[in-house]
Amino acid sequence: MAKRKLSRRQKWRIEKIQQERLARAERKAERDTAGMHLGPADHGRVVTHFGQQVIVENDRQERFRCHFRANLAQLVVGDRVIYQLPEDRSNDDGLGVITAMEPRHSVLERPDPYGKLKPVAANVDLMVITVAPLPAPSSILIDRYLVAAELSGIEPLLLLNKADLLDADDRDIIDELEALYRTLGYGFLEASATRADGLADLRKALAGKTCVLVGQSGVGKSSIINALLPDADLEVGDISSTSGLGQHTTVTARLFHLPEGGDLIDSPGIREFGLWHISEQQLLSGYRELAELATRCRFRNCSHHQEPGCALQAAADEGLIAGERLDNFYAIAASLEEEDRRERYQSD
Ligand SMILES: Nc1nc2c(ncn2[C@@H]2O[C@H](COP(=O)(O)OP(=O)(O)OP(=O)(O)O)[C@@H](O)[C@H]2O)c(=O)[nH]1
Ligand SMILES: [Mg+2]
Ligand SMILES: [Zn+2]
Repeated sequence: MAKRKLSRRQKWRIEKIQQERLARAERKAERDTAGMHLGPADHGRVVTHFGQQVIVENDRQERFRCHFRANLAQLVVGDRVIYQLPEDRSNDDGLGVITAMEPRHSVLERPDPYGKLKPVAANVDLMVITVAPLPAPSSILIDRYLVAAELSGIEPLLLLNKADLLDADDRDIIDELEALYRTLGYGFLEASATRADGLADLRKALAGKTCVLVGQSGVGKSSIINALLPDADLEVGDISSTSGLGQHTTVTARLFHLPEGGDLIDSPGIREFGLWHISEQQLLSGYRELAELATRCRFRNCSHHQEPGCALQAAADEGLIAGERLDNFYAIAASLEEEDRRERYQSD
C-alpha cells in the first residue's frame, strides 16, 4: 500500500469530497426507497460489497442486491444484517434495504491511504496469511498480519502457495520461515493451486470456519479459491514481468461457501498491511513471545531499546527468541513513530 504522503489539508479535502458523495448516495437511496412498501425483515449476510450497494444472502441461500442506509456502521463482507425487500417486487428494480447490522464477533480493519480505518472483513474466525516464492515473502510483512490477527482476536494460519515453484534456494528460505513461525505456535501449510497439491490439509484447516485469504497481490489467493471451489471462477492475474509483483486483480472482497461447511472470503491484495492506527504498546502485545517477556524487564517503562535489564534484548542476545522478530518489531515501531511525528509536525 502507498505510504501516507498526503498533507492534512489534502486529506481533509478528500474526506470532504467523500462525505459529499456519501450524502448524495444516501439521498438517492432515500429517493429510490421513498414510498416503497417494504416486506418483512429477514436476517442475511453480506457476501459482496460495492460502493453503496451490497449483495445479501439469507439462510435459504437466496441473494439480493440491497442499498444500505448511510447512518449504519460501514458494512463489509461477512457482516450479518437485517434487510427488507420491497413488498411488490415486480414494480421496481427489486433493490432491498439493509436496516440494521448485527454485532460483529470480530473485524479485521486497516487504515486506507488517507489514514482512515476501514473494515476488510467481519465475523472472521481464521485469517489465512498467504505467501509465495514469488512475489518474495518477508517476515516483516507476515508479522504485520500476525499483529493484526492477534489484536483482532482472529486465529492466523500461514499458507505458502506456489510450492511447485520452489527451487533449492527458495526451499531454504521457506524452511527458515516455517521454522520461525511454527516455533511461535502458528500453523503453516504448503499448497500449489496450479498442481492442486496440499489442498486436503488446507480444506481440513478451513472447514466450518469463516476464513479470509489475505496477502500481497499475486501470491495466488484467488487461484487457491478456484482450486478449492471450481465454481468460484475468480479472475486471476499474471505477475508483472518487470516488477515481479502482482497487478491487483481482485478489487472487491467476496464470500464463498465451503462444501465442508464454513466460508471463504477472497480479498484484494495489498503491498503492506498498515498498522498506523495502533500504539507501540499494542504492537508489542501483537508479538506473542515479546509481550510475554516484556513483563520481566527491569524497568516498568522499559522502551526495549538500550535500557539495562531489558528482557527482550537479553533473550535475543542469548538466542532464546528470534532476533529477526525483534528487529521487525523495532522497524514497525519506528514506522509508527514516524507517522506520529509527521502528524504532530503538520498540526503545528
Ligand atoms: N506456479 C504457480 N503459479 C500460481 C499458483 N497459484 C497462482 N499462480 C499464479 O500467480 C498469479 C497470481 O494469481 P492470483 O490468484 O491472481 O493472485 P491473487 O493473490 O489473487 O492476486 P490479487 O487479486 O492481485 O491480490 C497468476 O498468474 C496465477 O496463475 C501456483 O500454485 N503455482
Ligand atoms: Mg485475487
Ligand atoms: Zn525491555
